[in-house]
Amino acid sequence: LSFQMSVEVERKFLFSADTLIKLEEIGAVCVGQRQFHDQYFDTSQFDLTLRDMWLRRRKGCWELKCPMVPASALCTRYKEITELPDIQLRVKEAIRARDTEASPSLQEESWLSEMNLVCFAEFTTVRRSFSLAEEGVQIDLDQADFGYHVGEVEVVVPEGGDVQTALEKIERAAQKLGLTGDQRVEGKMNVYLKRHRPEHYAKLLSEHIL
Ligand code: V4E
Repeated sequence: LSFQMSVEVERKFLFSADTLIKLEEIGAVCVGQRQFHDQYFDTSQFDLTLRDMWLRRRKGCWELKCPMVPASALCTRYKEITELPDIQLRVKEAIRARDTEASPSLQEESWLSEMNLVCFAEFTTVRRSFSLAEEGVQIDLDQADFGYHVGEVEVVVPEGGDVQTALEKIERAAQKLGLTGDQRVEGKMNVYLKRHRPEHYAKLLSEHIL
């Protein structure tokens, strides 16, 4: 297996109409608007999310986000795995403690039911993306269909790459955007679970995952 991995360092922020003006002022270029539907999967015992692992299907592509030591108080750091065989291996590892049968064929969607994975969250996001002159910095403004919007400043680092430089880039971008607050901002999933899966939310909160 060849493992395709990158590390996503990101800082979320609350945005308003002013943010668009600010973005224009600092020379951010809108690189597009797109819409996507996300479906997140876990076992009914929350084996993945209790390990802070997030399995998602977006536009037919699978992705597994695995936690790394947080980059800083305000920035999260997740490994992004996009190769299905690698995803299946890691999910299997994570839920091995449970009664999963080894199966010879992990084809199509059968692997989901074989690993007892069910969809626990799904929503559609409209995302406007901006790039900064500063290399590799992307700013996303997300509007989720359940009535929550959130921005993120993101730098993707190849595995083994320079996280410190990524953090500095994010910090500079945050300053330019005038993000002063040092509070952590809730992501879409926090808000979704709080509203639609209160039991799941409470469990993750009590285990300090969210
Ligand atoms: C990692 C994670 C979750 C999965 C969703 O990740 P996120 O980057 O928030 O979503 P999105 O749509 O921006 O994905 P992208 O398009 O960038 O790939 S849900 C919760 N987490 C963990 C987490 C956390 N505990 N706290 C904060 C502030 N963010 C993420």
